[in-house]
Amino acid sequence: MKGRKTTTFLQPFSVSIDLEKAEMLQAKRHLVRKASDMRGYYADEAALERLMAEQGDPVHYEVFETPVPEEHGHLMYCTSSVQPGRVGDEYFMTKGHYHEHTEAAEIYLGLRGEGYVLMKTADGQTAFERMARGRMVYVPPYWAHRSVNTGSEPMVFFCVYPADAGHNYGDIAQEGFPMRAFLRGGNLEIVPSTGKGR
Ligand code: PAN
Ligand code: ZN
Repeated sequence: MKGRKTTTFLQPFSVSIDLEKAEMLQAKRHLVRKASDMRGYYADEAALERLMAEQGDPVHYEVFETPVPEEHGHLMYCTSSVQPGRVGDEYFMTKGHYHEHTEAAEIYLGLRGEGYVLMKTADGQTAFERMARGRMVYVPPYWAHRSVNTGSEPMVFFCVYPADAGHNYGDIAQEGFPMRAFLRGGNLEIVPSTGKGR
């Protein structure tokens, strides 16, 4: 083998993803984000409080990971599952983040459900791509990304990205996202944000 090993040496391994249920089996890390974790993110804050008063603290999304060393050379992988639902007329979504190392890209592969990946750059560019089973979304370096479930079942996707990418939520918390996904008049609308929420 050529070259010096500069990252942790691991034995090869494999994991199973149940493609029907769209679940990573035997995941070692499980992150859950509930409505109360999403305060400040949706356009209609009062609607989020109403939802919690009516439904308790429903899960908005989960991430299942089997971690590898967070080092250059390794690839982190996970499945994310965003629940269907709306806060007011805004679809359930993830917080969204830049990678701490902004030059780290990411691949999402849709396993179940449908929705969109909303993306933005620090200098004001925006984009969105549709997510569905069998559809791959490439999140290039420098683009912050947020996933939105616009369907009626959980939206699940497989993610893979450089393991040393890191996650930066602070910039989105400050800048907000310049567009949002709503159900209005029976139609999906992805429209510019009007200033409230992140
Ligand atoms: C994904 C996301 C996951 C949850 O694994 O972390 O969908 O979204 P937030 O991290 O924005 O809460 C990913 O993009 N990892 O880099
Ligand atoms: Zn990411």
